[in-house]
Amino acid sequence: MNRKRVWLRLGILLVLAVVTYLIARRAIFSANVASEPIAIDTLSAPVTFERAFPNLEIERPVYVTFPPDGTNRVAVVSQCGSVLIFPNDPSVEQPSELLNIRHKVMWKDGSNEEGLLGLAFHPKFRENRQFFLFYTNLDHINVLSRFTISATDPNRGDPESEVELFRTPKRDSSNHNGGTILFGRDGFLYLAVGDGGPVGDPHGNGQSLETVLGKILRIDVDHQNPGLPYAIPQDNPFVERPKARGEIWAFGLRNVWRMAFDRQTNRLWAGDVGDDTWEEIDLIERGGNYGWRIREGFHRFPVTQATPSPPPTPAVGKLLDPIFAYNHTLGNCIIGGCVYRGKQVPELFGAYLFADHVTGQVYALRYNDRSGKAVSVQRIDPRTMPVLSFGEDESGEVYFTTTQGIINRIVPSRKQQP
Ligand SMILES: [Ca+2]
Repeated sequence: MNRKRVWLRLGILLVLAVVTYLIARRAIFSANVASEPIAIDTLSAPVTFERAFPNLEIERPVYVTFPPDGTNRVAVVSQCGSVLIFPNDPSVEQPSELLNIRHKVMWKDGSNEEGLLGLAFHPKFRENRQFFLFYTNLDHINVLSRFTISATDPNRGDPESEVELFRTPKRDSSNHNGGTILFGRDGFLYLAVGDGGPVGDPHGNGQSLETVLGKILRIDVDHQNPGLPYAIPQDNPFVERPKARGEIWAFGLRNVWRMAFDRQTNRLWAGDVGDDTWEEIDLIERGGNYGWRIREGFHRFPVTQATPSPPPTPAVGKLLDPIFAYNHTLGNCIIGGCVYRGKQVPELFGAYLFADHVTGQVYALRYNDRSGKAVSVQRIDPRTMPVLSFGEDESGEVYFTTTQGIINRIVPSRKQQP
């Protein structure tokens, strides 16, 4: 081979390497957002994860939480229609079944967005033994119900105790049901409801204040308004607005699957699952308009064949930016997590954990309180997992669940072996 050919080949290789680098860089930096871009860090944070309860496998574990009663128990929701509860002990082998309502729950493997989706224990659970479930019933309607724990067995809910409080309207399709229910420090219950599907929010539900679809709702489960099994808090943002649903707390959301309050700052963090191009993380404010389907992430949502109608006009208010959005070149379905406030992983204190269900990557996002912006996003481990949900235990340690039925906990990286 003569020298000229060698140089030519080397030159071609160099050009290919530069082009590949530029493409990769562009993929990384396509997560850039708004005027202050941040990118997903290619280095992993010094933390990892491990199986929290190695003897347990739970079918479709879609949520982890705890009864706030000082008993240090963990409750896990199975999407198929049951709730399991067990001591927070890695050696646990046999969870108790807190409740089984599978006969009332629409769940089919393959139509992954229906089923038993949310669980919240009442803040005064110790006194009133109440917990709440959000599930899709056999008529494909999403229902919020109150249940009560047996007076004699703290691991047994009474299936006959169900009191239905709220239902969302019948939808065209089975997807975009939202699914998280949570109590705030204010004692009110927050409920994430999706836009009702299918793609492109064809009915403009996100921007309509006349429907509860595409919203975060806030209701008072301890009181009743005339004709309602619950009450609407008087400081909800749209109670005085004609035709608006008074339950609405925030709107312009597509499908918030998971949201969580930061137990230190009381900020409400939500992961809004994207449609065409962008997955986003939002800090939810009273009356906030998060833009769907005028915008997706920071960008105007395109009018396409699937969504031929012009984008709706904003119902009210300016459109609020997400604090972070990533492109579908990096993932396809955000799983909102929670802010780490535990003790076992000090490196993560104050970081917001989230994942992408499709790529299976778990991330930690840092946020600057003063600037109100995300400042970094790091992978927490190069390994990937088909993440379904996050959750916390009573002491603030963070768990995430996977489609394999596993519950993982976030832990510090092990020291390198010499
Ligand atoms: Ca948005």
